[in-house]
Amino acid sequence: MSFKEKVIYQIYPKSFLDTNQDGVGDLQGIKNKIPYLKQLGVDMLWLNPIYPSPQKDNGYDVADYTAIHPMFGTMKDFDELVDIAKSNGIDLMLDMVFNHVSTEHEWFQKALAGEKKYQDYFILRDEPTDWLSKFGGNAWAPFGETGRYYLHLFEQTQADLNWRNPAVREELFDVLRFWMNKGVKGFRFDVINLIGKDEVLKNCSENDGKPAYTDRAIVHDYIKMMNQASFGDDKDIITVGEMSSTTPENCILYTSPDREELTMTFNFHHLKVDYQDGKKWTKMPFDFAALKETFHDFGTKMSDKNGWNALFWNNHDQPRALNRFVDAKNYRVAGAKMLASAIHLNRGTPYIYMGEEIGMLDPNFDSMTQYADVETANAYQELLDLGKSEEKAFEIVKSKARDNSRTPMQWDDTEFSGFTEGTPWLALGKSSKEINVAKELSEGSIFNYYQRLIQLRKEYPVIARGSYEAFLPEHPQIYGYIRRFEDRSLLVVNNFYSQKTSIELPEEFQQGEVLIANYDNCLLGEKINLEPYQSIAIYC
Ligand code: TEU
Ligand code: CA
Repeated sequence: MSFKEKVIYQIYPKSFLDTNQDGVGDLQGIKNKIPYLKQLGVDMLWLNPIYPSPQKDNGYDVADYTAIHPMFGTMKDFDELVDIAKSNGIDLMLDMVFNHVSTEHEWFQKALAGEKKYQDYFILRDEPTDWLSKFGGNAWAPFGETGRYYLHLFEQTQADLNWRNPAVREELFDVLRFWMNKGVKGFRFDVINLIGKDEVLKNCSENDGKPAYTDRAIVHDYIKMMNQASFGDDKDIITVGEMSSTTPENCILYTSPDREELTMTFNFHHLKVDYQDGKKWTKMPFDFAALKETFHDFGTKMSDKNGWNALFWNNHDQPRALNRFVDAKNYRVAGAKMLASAIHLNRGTPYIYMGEEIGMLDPNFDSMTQYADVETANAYQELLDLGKSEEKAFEIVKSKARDNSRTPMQWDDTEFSGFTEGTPWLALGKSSKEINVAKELSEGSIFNYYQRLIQLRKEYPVIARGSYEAFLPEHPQIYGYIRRFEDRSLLVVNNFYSQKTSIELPEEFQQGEVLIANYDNCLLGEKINLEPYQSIAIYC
């Protein structure tokens, strides 16, 4: 089976299942739930970082790339997880954070202690540029007492690595080979389009400095080198690059098979449609026209030029899509299925973020003390500094905080929802009594719907391999597309609103077959009516 038929499930290990009651999820917890994941039908598990780390950014501040953080378990646990998963037809994808390391990593410590060799591992300058850190403030911090500065595009304790140095590249390629030898079959590369920095770094007032270090031409060379030095030898390995503020043109270059870079890319344009003036820390209803434009733009360009998208609504950095794009209070179930259809029938490889398959919601916290994420704390402070009231700042933060998706997985309706019997590291969502796996499996229908979507991708080549074209791009409520493969076609229409609507059905689909829909009794004809959040896929 190729990556086109597969579906990947993302696990945030800290919040999946705690088996030693210390309040933090662990590898044993993932092992225990392999039967559940097999039942769902997913092919690969992407785990967020599980390496030793001071956890300033929940593991994205790596202190050792080839070991396991003791809070998650041991290397033996990891090896067992690989085996158990594999014997159930599931592979593992690890998160490779190669743009930066924790300042506690031995490379940074040796650099600080004066070792020239390791100083060349980092980006040190006498004068900082005006670039802003993605977590607030200037992107440079004093490098010890040297009078120089090191670059940190993210948190201060995440020091950017100097990819211009061949020794750095070799170290990182070794890391990939280490995990490949352990049977790992997938790699997710964190902010990989930021690794290529120019030799001379220049001020850049536009967009917080992003153009100065994003998607530079050299990044493609580095990725190709990485491919040739490691995973390029194993055609079963799946790679996905997380692309910050990228373009379809670059994503085509990153993923065209003949260029031998990556299998697919994540981009975030569709999840910025509720950013006012492009700023994350604002609160705004989503802009449906913008959402469709980005889907159609990436969809058609990647289809025409043989690129490949990673398809997703949720991840560990995003509030739950149900809270952003659906009136979840009234239409949670229909809305969850509609969102699922919109990406699972699309061109690309779908990702499911833990809890999505049971329709989990944002936790609905009521106080800042419930949030753990460093980005949220910084953003809240910045909003106050800008003169916002505490209530207003909290309202904004609540709509965008990354912890919204990081709360513990809701397994059952017990006090800590079966996640732990200890004290969970992050509070549970308020709806855990009503929305949990036990309840979903006994009386819900979202999980089954996901199961069916996953199977359909494996059964119908038009889903895995078809081309992509926009359908009714101007319709005020419908996001639709047509997929075509050989002589078969699939039309997918999704009503993104709680108002009913209708469309005229193109003739070729009027006699078609309904492949999957989230309402019963869909009558096909010249015209079809769509209920609130209705989704329907017609095959002919
Ligand atoms: O995220 C990169 C990234 O740019 C974001 O999605 C980021 O969280 C957001 O822009 C902040 O507003 C990746 C990881 O997914 C994230 O968890 C890490 O914190 C980050 O890289 C640094 O490693
Ligand atoms: Ca634990």
